[in-house]
Amino acid sequence: MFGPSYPIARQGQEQTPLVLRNILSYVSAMSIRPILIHPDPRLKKVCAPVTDISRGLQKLADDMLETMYDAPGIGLAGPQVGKMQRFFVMDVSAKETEPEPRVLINPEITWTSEEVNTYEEGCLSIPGIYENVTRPAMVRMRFLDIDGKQQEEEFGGMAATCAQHELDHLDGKLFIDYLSAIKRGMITKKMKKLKKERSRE
Ligand code: GNR
Ligand code: NI
Repeated sequence: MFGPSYPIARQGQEQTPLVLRNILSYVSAMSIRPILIHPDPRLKKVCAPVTDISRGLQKLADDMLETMYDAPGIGLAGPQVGKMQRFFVMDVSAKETEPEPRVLINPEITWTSEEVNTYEEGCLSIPGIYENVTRPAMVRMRFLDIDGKQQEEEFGGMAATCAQHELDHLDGKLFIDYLSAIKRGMITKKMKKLKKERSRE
């Protein structure tokens, strides 16, 4: 009604009182973007690095956070909303706690653990499908934050899985690419049917 109840992705915004934040987000309203559904050629492309962290990109990142929270999901990558650039948003904070919205730009893995973890993954571009995927249990990522500042951070647990899932999106890779060709084929067929049904509505 009056904008988001979680902090939006700009520096210093967490200091802004809630009332003012609501007024600000009303002036520059955020919006929910349509999420591309597999199969879509845009979800298979390698994205280009971000060269300019413009106000437009910050606005889009806010929209993507709103879209992600609305879905709901814990991550969303540029190509999922048709923006073919190397950035993603995520928030893996627990439901009961304060939201922790993140924007990672031009992310690169600088280290992965030998130890692996298997999580049942889902994807907002492949709705209703959940399958086990095994990935490194921990990763270090170097990236630019929304203010263009270089950061390096270690992710573990759900954050490690999510960050790797999102980085894969930037390279045109989906979690179903880790499954057998037979399983992937069945899922793709299901998604084609879903898209056809949705387009008839
Ligand atoms: O919301 C999401 N949940 C999720 C669960 C397990 C592993 C990865 C994810 S990411 C997904 C949102 C999404 O599609 N991001 O690209
Ligand atoms: Ni995904």
